[in-house]
Amino acid sequence: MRNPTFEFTRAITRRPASTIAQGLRAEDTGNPSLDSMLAAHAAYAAALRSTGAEVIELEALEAYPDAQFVEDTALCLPQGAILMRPGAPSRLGEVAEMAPTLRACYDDIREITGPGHIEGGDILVTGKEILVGRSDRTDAAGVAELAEIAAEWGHALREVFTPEGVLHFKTDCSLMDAETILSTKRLDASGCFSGYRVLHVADGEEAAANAIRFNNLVLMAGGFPRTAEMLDKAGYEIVEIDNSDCAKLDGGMSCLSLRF
Ligand code: CIR
Repeated sequence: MRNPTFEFTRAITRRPASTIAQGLRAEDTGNPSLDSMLAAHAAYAAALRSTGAEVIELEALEAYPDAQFVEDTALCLPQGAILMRPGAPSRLGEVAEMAPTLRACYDDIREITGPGHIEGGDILVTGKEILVGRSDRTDAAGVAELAEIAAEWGHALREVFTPEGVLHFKTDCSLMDAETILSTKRLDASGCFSGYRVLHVADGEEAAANAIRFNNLVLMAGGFPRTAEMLDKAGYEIVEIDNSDCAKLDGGMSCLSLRF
């Protein structure tokens, strides 16, 4: 049987817009190049497709410079999809842009209506539960509203915390298989992964923690050789994607798709 936490038949991505330089970022490390971002985006979609999955590639949204980071707009579960309510005001409108595509894919669509906020980047679905990290973008009310829907669909949900100064919970961790988490040491130190098998990214390679397991592959950002070698030795099939431009906007592998 398919394991819905890492075996997927479909993914949704959105092409980066020419307005990307206006995207949110914690620190200015220079503007991303649209051309190289488009090339990396194409390589990312090709890697997903190479596993046999269908990739629904949406058009760029010039009015929303962060809209390529589709993960933050929804949570896809086997029972249905839940539209998020981003904590970043400039990103709230991205949800309505994503909704029609999800309505075409799912019979049951729920919605976080507020007043709380929650972004998909703070949610890690494992083989046994949904972990939601409170962060600057995800608050207690947002988590509580998601917990009600998750409970109705039979999922246990546990609230955890995103380290100070880290954008999203999944900036620092990823699911490698139903029981295995790739994490930074700083996030694992909080104890939130007790009971899981945890693999640590190499010291100095913290940005490698945002990866995705997608069918037989693990997509990870290029430039983190010690973490890549560790994962390879652990038996995972790695595909490295150039994330240098997305990283300038605090984006990584998970942000770029919805997977279901
Ligand atoms: C933002 O700050 O919202 C975007 N520049 C980056 C979002 C990354 N999304 C994610 O990690 N899920």
